[in-house]
Amino acid sequence: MAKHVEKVSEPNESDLEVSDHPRSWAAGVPGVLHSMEPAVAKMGAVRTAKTVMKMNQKDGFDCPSCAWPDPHHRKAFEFCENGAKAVTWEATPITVDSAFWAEHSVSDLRGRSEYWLGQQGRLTEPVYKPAGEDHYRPVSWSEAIDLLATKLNSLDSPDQAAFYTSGRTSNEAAFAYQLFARGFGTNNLPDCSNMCHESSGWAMGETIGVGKATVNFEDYEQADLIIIMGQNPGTNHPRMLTELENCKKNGGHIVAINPLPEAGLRRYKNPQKVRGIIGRGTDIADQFLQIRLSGDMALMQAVSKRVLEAEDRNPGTVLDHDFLDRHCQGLDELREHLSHLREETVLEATGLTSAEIDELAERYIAADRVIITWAMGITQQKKGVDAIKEIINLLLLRGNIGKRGAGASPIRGHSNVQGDRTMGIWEQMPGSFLDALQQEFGFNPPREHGVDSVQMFEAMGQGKIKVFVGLGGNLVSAVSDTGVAYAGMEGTDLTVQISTKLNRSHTVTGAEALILPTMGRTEIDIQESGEQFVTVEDTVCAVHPSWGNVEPVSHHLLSETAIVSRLAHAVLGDKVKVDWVGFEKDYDLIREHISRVVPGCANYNQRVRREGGFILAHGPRDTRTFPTATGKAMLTVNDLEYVERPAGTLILQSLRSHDQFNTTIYSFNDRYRGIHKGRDVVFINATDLAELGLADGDYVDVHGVHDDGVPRVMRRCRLVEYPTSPGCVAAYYPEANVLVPLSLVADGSNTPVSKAVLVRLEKVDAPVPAAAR
Ligand SMILES: Nc1nc2c(c(=O)[nH]1)N[C@H]1C(S)=C(S)[C@@H](COP(=O)(O)OP(=O)(O)OC[C@H]3O[C@@H](n4cnc5c(=O)[nH]c(N)nc54)[C@H](O)[C@@H]3O)O[C@H]1N2
Ligand SMILES: Nc1nc2c(c(=O)[nH]1)N[C@H]1C(S)=C(S)[C@@H](COP(=O)(O)OP(=O)(O)OC[C@H]3O[C@@H](n4cnc5c(=O)[nH]c(N)nc54)[C@H](O)[C@@H]3O)O[C@H]1N2
Ligand SMILES: [Mo]
Repeated sequence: MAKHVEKVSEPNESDLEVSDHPRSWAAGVPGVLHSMEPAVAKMGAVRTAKTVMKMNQKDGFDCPSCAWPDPHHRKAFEFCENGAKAVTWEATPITVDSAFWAEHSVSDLRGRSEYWLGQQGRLTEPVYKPAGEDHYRPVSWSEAIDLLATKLNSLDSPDQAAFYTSGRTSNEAAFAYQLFARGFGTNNLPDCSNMCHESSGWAMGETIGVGKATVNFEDYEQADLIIIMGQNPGTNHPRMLTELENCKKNGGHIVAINPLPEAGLRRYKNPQKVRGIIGRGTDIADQFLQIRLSGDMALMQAVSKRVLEAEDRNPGTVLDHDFLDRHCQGLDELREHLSHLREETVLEATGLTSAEIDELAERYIAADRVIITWAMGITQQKKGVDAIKEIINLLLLRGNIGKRGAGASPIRGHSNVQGDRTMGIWEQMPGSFLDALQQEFGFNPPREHGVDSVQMFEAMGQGKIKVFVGLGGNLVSAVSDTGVAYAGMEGTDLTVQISTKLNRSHTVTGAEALILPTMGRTEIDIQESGEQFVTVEDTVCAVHPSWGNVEPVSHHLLSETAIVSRLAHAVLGDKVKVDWVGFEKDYDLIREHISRVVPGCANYNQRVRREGGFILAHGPRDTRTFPTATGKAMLTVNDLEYVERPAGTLILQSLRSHDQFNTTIYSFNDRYRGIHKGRDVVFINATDLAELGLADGDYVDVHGVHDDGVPRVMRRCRLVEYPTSPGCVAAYYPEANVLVPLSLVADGSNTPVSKAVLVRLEKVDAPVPAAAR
């Protein structure tokens, strides 16, 4: 079945084309065509029918792209262009063959783009790079596993190892993996969430006691008002647009708060409907607030202040007094604090006008049911945690938590990142979880917190981490401060990546390195007890099964659960009383443990088998019970801060193009923003161009402006005039990670500040066209 890859060419930097930007609408006919074209071309009609057409269906697999929920009725096929790209990328029949490793040295692979690496196809056999050598070579599964076991068991302390997880991992593999790490003796369980929604977990944990969305899927269409902050759903959660459209059809309104006029926030042509395909589509945002980067905390404070002032003008009519009296604490302190908020500061921080903020406050007060959603534009900020606490303040004032059609809704990224956390993937799991592990498995898990993703690189820099194991993901590309990340990984003794496809992290290795190839979620998983399914949790706490639909690309592959179980067995032997062999044979056995260890998961095996799975209990959402220190929802007082901009500098955010999934680059195009055949661009406002004496089409080096004296430069980017908020520029992630120092993190959550980095631009020569060289 395996096919060899056709020659993949990298674009020349002079190929870049810019056109028609920004697009004012998302999806429609091109969305439908784009969703099917690459699939049929790369996989053939049969594999496409078994994958793209089966995703998110009952008895199908959970789409491996974003964490947006599936409609529970799940009858009809849903077109989702970016879901189709993710599936095609994973279920491709193209594979990396044994000869590849002799042909390409590690240094050669390091010089290739993420795009090229991904296009080589699926990994099918374990490979090993010995110390001092520049090539991987195929090894057997048992050799690979023994190598790792010997290394781990020779460490001075279990804390010299770190076990990273990326959010595509199933609940079963995640549960087994954290059990393995803790059985080995460490809480070093960093994950992609550290760089993603960690700020949401912190802020919500402290204020309402649960770090997860307080809404159900149905709430979106019942809301009177949905405020979307720092999120680009047209690209990153495309199926969410259908729910926004449904909300509007029911008379609801939408406000978008973003420095960029993103395509899906403006107009949506629902590819699910004929009307959406041929018609004009639905105007999504009733109000668009083009905010300055990092201004959201100020905006939320300003709106809350207006709400309190409206209450003062008409006492008893604006606030939800019954809710505040019974369930909340801190109203007087908040009122006192906001009375000192200066409007000039708010206008400077947000770049908005008072009239715009008045309108938002009026909309908020006029609506009985309000949902606020947010993603990386809010969490990856220095004051991300406080900005989210201010979102919660605003929601609490009018009782918008724990009622239908209302709530706080962080929209998570990876398809199972929330489930992995529920299963114990966290360097700081609470004592109660560790107690439950102890009770179930009869060993004493380590109690000291482990390292998160940023702390892990700090520890690597100090020589404290010797072995790195990555269950999915591409950490050296995903984390900030690329140079420091590379040096950290290279300073280790052994790096191990459990992956579906090649990426940068396979090329930046410890002295020794292993790649363990794994099956993906789209593939049929047959073990000794029969065909297996895994389970996942979406962004609204719905847990459900996922069944593979296509033949695995190679029968030499193991599932993630099998790999983790074999590693654990080889490393731990009988040290912890776990039936690792049984885990691999029948995932029900893992789920039985989950039902006894993980809160809310009693009778897990029975409940996930029910139609549509089940929804995890959530005190604030279900019964307005707030498991905080005081038992009340906390209104909090947060000192206003935003990023100021010294003369000559700009504030840079890094974001995703329409054709990528995190560090996976599907193509060099970003159709919604008019970019073709290249990614080295900086989106910049016309007034900033004029002020800096630069022009659209000029090339610049982008320099990070930090006071640590370390040069951080992103070379030769084309300036693209774009209607971004003045003073705020944008470039693509992961390229822009070179500009972010490891120490620049969100207060509290330690999340790298990927959305507000000070930079300056230096003009350089344009690249010479290939033909002219
Ligand atoms: N196709 C596809 N789907 C994905 C992903 C992918 O890469 N590709 N990634 C997945 C993952 S892991 C995640 S976490 C999510 C990410 O989903 P998003 O958070 O939508 O991803 P970003 O591309 O980082 O977009 C950030 C948005 O926030 C805005 N923004 C930036 N700074 C600010 C600010 O200070 N204030 C406000 N109000 N807005 C701001 C940006 O202009 C941009 O629209 O998507 C998930 N889904
Ligand atoms: N500057 C900047 N940096 C950022 C962000 C940003 O907005 N700006 N966003 C951050 C965010 S939100 C996140 S979530 C992180 C993402 O960080 P990661 O989750 O570490 O990165 P991904 O690119 O999602 O990982 C892709 C790799 O996962 C592997 N993979 C894919 N599917 C599977 C599977 O089913 N099983 C296994 N075992 N492996 C698989 C493939 O080898 C693929 O190359 O990046 C963060 N970094
Ligand atoms: Mo993410």
